[in-house]
Amino acid sequence: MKTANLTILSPLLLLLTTGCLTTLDLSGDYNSPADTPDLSPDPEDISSFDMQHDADMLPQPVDMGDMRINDMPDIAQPEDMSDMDIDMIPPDPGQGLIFSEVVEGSGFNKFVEIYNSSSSPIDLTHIWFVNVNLSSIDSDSVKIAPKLDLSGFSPLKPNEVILLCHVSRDTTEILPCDQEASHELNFNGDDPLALFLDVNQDGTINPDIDTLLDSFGQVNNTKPPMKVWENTTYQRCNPTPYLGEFFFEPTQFYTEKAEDTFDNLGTPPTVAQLTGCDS
Ligand SMILES: [Ca+2]
Ligand SMILES: [Ca+2]
Ligand SMILES: [Ca+2]
Repeated sequence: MKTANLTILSPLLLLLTTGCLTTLDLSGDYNSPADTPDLSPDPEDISSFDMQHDADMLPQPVDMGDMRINDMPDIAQPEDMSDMDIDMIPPDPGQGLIFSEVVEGSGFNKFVEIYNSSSSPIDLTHIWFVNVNLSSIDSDSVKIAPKLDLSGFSPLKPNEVILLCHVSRDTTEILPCDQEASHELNFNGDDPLALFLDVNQDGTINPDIDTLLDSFGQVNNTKPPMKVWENTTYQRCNPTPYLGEFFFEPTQFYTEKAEDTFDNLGTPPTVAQLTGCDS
């Protein structure tokens, strides 16, 4: 058995000896480029290390950006608010809040357009549109006249209009109405219309206390004996407020258009339209 084993082992030894030779060759193969990927984890680790560094670096610019973003509005907001406060002007006569159109048309086609003709936003807080449509005109009639609070439209920007439309108008035209109303717009051609600042803020309009800003017709005088302003569209041509200081002649302030002319409702008058009236 021992000799047989030796005879079997002898070729194995030969193989081992030749194997030792080949192992020398194989050791040379380990230096071949094909085996170098075994060394590659180091570059991979380095690259991943760089990525981690990049990732570590990312939050810092983001944080810096956040700081800058947060800082900018904090600075800008107070400036914007202060600009608004500075630019807002009180609504006094001559400062630009006027009627730009008065329409007394067929049926309930009754419209009033109110316009900021100034270059600054107008504060409409405590500003009322008043329809002085009672049979006799005196200060008491103004106090109980139908009126609309315009404060919800504040501030009215320069060159913008507010269009008041009768809720029962019978036109198929689509008009850019800002507010619908009924009895507040029931004027029939002999009813003065007015814009007032409620100075004492009591919710009533007393011409002896509150400030008239502009009017169509004389608020504190006799009512016209007939419906002299009916079935006509009046478009403003003279932006000077009318405050009842002389007899109201509409053509001194408005261009008269045919009944049911609606083509300029909701559109501010142009500079050319406000350069003066023909009459
Ligand atoms: Ca009419
Ligand atoms: Ca008042
Ligand atoms: Ca208009």
